[in-house]
Amino acid sequence: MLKSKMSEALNKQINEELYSSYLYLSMSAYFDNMGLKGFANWMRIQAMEERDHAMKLFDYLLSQGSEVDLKEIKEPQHKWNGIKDVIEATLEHEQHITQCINDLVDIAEELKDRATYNFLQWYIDEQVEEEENAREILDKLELIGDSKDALFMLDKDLAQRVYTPPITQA
Ligand code: OFO
Repeated sequence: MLKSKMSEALNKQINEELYSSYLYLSMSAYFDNMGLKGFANWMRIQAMEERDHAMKLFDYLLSQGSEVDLKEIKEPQHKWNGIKDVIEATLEHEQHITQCINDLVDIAEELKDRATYNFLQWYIDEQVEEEENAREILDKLELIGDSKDALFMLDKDLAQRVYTPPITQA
């Protein structure tokens, strides 16, 4: 059984992950309405992965005999000022999530909760990848500049992303 400070913090993180999923779904719809099906696909898969991140926490809490306390998910933003603005917002959001994960690790350390500390290592690695992915798209957008052809190619590229379901949940 987890200490209450730890389980409360993990429950809060479930909400952060579900909000991330909601935010990226909103971004996916925004791209779809712009006719950018590849960007929309990339964001839709991002949203699915965020739900998996929430479920991993959900299952971990249950495996520890702790309570899952689901809260209201806040409404995400619906409009942005173009493609770059969306990806910048994505990077910014991932940096926020990285901070949340680091704070969770601090709590696990403070409570000498080795199991949770170990569990969180997966999220640490995942955050490096998540930030890198957003940065990579931003760099490409920078290179593309005003070229419609290059944007079309990038959109085609992002359409290739496929969702891989997690093998284990906890
Ligand atoms: Fe995009 O991050 Fe979840 O954890």
